[in-house]
Amino acid sequence: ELLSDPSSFAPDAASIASIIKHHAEFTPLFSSHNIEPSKTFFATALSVRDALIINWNATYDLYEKMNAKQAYYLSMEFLQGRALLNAIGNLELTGEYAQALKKLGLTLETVASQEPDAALGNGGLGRLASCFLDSLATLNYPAWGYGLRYKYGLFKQLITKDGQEEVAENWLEIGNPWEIVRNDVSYPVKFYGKVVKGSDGKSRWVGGEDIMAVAYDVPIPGYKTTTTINLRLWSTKVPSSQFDLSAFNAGEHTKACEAQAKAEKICYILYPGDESEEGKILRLKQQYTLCSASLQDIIARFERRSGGNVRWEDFPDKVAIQMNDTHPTLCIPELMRILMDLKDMSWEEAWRITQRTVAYTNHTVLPEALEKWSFDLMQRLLPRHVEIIEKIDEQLIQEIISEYGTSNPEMLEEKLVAMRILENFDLPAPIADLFAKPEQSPVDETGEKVENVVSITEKNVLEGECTSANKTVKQKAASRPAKMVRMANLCVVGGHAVNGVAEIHSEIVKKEVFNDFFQLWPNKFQNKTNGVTPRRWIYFCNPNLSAVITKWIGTKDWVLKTEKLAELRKFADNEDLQIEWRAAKRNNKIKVASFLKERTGYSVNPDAMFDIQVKRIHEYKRQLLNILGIVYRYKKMKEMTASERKAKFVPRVCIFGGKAFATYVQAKRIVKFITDVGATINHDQDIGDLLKVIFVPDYNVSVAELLIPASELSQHISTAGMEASGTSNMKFAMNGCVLIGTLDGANVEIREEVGEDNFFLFGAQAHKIAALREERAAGKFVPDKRFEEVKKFVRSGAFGPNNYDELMGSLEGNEGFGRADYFLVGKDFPGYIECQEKVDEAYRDQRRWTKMSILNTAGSHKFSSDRTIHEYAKDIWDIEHLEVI
Ligand code: DL6
Repeated sequence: ELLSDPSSFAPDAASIASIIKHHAEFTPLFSSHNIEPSKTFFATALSVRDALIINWNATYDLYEKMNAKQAYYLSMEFLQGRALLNAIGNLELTGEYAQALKKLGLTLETVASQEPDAALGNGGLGRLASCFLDSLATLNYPAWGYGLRYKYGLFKQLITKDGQEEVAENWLEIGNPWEIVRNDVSYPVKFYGKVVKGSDGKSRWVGGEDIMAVAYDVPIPGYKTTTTINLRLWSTKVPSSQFDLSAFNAGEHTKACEAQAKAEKICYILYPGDESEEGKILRLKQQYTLCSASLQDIIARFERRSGGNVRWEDFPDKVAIQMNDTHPTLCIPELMRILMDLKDMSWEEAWRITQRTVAYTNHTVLPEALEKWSFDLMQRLLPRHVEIIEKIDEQLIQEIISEYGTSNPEMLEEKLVAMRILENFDLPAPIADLFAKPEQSPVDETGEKVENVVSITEKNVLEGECTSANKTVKQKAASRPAKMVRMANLCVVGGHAVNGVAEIHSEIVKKEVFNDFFQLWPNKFQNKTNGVTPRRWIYFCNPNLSAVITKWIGTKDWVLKTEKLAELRKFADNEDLQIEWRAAKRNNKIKVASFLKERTGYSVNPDAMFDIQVKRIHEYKRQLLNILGIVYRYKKMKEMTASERKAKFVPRVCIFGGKAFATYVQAKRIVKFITDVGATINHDQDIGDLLKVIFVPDYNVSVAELLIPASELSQHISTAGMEASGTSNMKFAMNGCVLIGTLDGANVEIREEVGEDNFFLFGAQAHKIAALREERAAGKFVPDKRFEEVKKFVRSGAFGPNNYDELMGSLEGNEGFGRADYFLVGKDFPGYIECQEKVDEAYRDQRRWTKMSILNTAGSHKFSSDRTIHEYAKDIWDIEHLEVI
C-alpha cells in the first residue's frame, strides 16, 4: 500500500486504516494495541506523510528535469499551525480519513486536535509566509520556502492574576511527524574570524567559529494537485570533529560540549530577546544562518542543474529570492561574497547577478521596526560582509552624486544622510570636502574643539571608528552617535523590486518611508496586496458555511477560483439563503461557546453578537480603544434600568485574543486591563448576558480557525497609516463577518470590495495623523467629554484597586508617561463609540445584518493569496506554472 506513483494513489478508508495501524506498530513510541488519540495522531500524520513524500518526489523530479526558474521565499518566520486537516483536505481524503479513524474507534476531530501548532512565527508576517506556500503549491509554481527550525516556537501565553505570563512552547516534544531530517544536506556557516587578502588580490574569510546548518524538509501539499513543494528549515549543530574528546575524558564535560551547545542555541527560540548584546548576536547569527545555508543550497542546486555548463549570468533566470521583510537582508552581501570569493566573479558581475536575483517586501512603516544593526557588532561577527556592505554604500554615494550633482551641497548632503546604508558615518574624504566648512572645527559635546583630527590608514575594528575608504577623518569617539547598518536601505539598494503589502501601505512606502529611493528608482516600487489561503481560512475551518456557499453557487470551484464568491451577491436578500447562512453561523458560535467555557470558565450566550479582536497586542492596533469603548458601554448600562438597557443595547460577547511581546510592558498592561474589566463585567448580575468580555489565553492559528467562522463583528481599528495591511481582516470578511475599522492597511481595499454600506468606518485618516499628533503634543487637543468620563470611571476603582495610571496617563501625556496619546485613542474615541451604536442598530435587524454578512463573503474574493502569488510570480519573480501530470 505504500505506493510510489502519485497517479495511482487513491486509497479507501480500509487501506488508510491499515496504513495507520502499520505506522502505529512500527513507530517505536507506539503499539498497535494501544490506540489512543495522541499516538493515533502521530501514526495518522505519518500515513499522510507517505502520500506527501510520493508527491514531493514527483514534484522534485520534475523541477530537476525541467530546470525551470524557481522562486525561493526566505523568511525568519513561518506560522504554519496544524498540518493534518490541511494536508488531507488538500489531498481530498478528509472523508476517507474520517471513516478510517472511525474504524479505529476515534473521530478525526479528536485526533486532529492532538497536533501541536507549529508556531514558528509571531503573527501576520509569518502566517502570510505560510499562506503563500499553500498558494504556491496549489497554483503549481516551482517554489520553495526557507526558514529556521526553532526548537521552541512562539511562547505559550498564560493569563494569571498578574496578566500575561510566558512559558516555553516545546512543540517538538513528541516529535514532528511532518519533517524529514536531511543529514545528507548540510552546509558550514562561519562567524567571526578575519578577512585576509590572497596574493591574487582575492579576499578570504578565515578563522572564527564554524557550525553546520542541517536541513529539515517539510512537504507542503497543494490543493487538488500533485504538486508538493518544500519548506526547508535549518537546524544548527557542530561537526562531530569539534567534539572535545580529551576534555570530556578529563572530566571537563561542560567544556567538551561547549561548542555543540553554542551552535544549537542559534535555533533554540523564535526571536530571542535582543535587548542585551548577547541577544543581538544570537539574532544576527540566526539571520545569517538562514541566508548562508539557503544560498549555499540554492547555488549548489543551480550548479547541479546546469550540468557541466555553469553560466553564472543565467543565475537570475533560474533563481528568484524574495526577502520577507529585512530579516534575510544578509542574502545580499552573502550572495556577493560567494560569487566573488568562491566563484571568482568580479564585483560588477556579482552585483548585476545579485540585484537581478533578490527582491524585498516591506511589512512595516514603524520606524522602530525598521531593522538597524550595530556596525561594530556586525563587523566582528561578519567581517567580510561588512566590507561588501561598505562598498555597496560607496557605490550608492556615487550614484546619488551622479544623479543630483554637487551644485547644491545642502540638498546632496540631505540625500546622502537619508539614503546611505551606513548611518552616522563620515563621508569619504573627496565628498566630505564638498561640505567642508573650514572655519568651523568640529566640537565635542562640551563645546571643546576637536583638534586631534588625524588621517588613518588602517582599519581600527575594535574602536569602530573608520569608514570604508580609510581616507576619512577621525574625531573624538564620545561625540558621535553609534554607527549603524540600515538593513532596509540595503534591501532597497540591493534588490530589483520593493513592494508594500496593501495599496495604502505601498503609497506610504513610496511617499514617505523610502521617498528618496522612489525618486531615484521609481520603477523598483510595487504594491502586492496581501492575501490568505481560502483553503485553510474558509473551506477547511468553516465547513458549515462552505457547504452553504457551494450549494448556492452550484459548485465548489470557488475554493480555487474565489471570484466565484461574487455570485453570492445576487442571493444576498434571498430568505432561504439567509436562513441557512444564519444557521451555519449559529452552529459555529455554539462550538465557540463551549470552547470558551472550557478554556476560560465563562459561559456565553450563542445568540449574542460575537464581536472579536484577535491580533498581536500593540498600542497601534488599539485594543485599548476597544476596551475603553466596552467600559463606556458598561457604564451607560449601569446608569439605566434593566428595561432601558435591554432596549438600547444588543447583547454582545466581546472576545479578545493575542500575545504581547514578552518585554513590551505597555502591551502587557493592556492585557491585564482587559482581563480585569472582563472579571468585573462578567460577574455583574445587573448585566448578565447583555455584555461579556473574554480574553482567550494563548491565541494561535488553531484558535483563529475556531473563532473566525463564529465571528459577526471584528475590529481592525489601528491608527490610520500604521497597519501595513492586516490579514485577519481578510479572513473575517471571507467568513461573513462585518468589519469595524479605520481607513488603514487592507481595510481600505476590503471596504471598496464589500461596499461601504457593509463596513463600519470611523476614525482620522492617514494623511491627517501627523498634524493631529502635533496638535496633541502642543496641548491644543480638546478631548470629548465621554472620553474624559470613561477614564475617570476607570480611575475610580470600578475594576479593582488598580487605578491604571500608566495606561490612562499614556492617553494624556502626563509626566513620565511618554508621548501624549501618540496613537490618538482620544481623538478617535467619539467616532468609535458612535460607530458602535450604528453596529447595534444594524444587528437588531437580522435580515439587514445577514445581507451585510453575505456581501462580505461575496466581496472577499480579491483577498485570496492565490491572487497575490500570481502577482508576485508575474511582476517580481518571472516564474511559470509547472504541473506534475
Ligand atoms: O504583511 C503581513 C503583515 C501585515 O499584514 C501587518 O499589517 C504587519 O504589521 C506585519 N508586519 C510585521 C512586521 N514585522 N517586522 N518587522 O509583522 O506584516
